[in-house]
Amino acid sequence: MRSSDPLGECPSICPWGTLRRTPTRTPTPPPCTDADADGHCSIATGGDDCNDANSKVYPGANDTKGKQGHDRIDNDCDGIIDG
Ligand SMILES: [Ca+2]
Ligand SMILES: [Ca+2]
Ligand SMILES: [Ca+2]
Repeated sequence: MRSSDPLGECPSICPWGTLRRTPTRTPTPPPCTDADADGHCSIATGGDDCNDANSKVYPGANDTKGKQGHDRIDNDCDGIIDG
């Protein structure tokens, strides 16, 4: 196999330009909406942000610690307010 024929599919004379293979591409994920720019897309657009209007609310957010956590909002989307 010649090094210029990495796929090994050309005949002895390779008609470059006529033999084309579409490169396999990783499909890009569909665009999702992150309205509050907290890095988590809204659930409606395929993300995991249960409140895409509040940048302090997303899975894994601080919901239990300190004054910021105890804001009577379920920051981490587990269904338990401040817990
Ligand atoms: Ca968001
Ligand atoms: Ca919670
Ligand atoms: Ca909270």
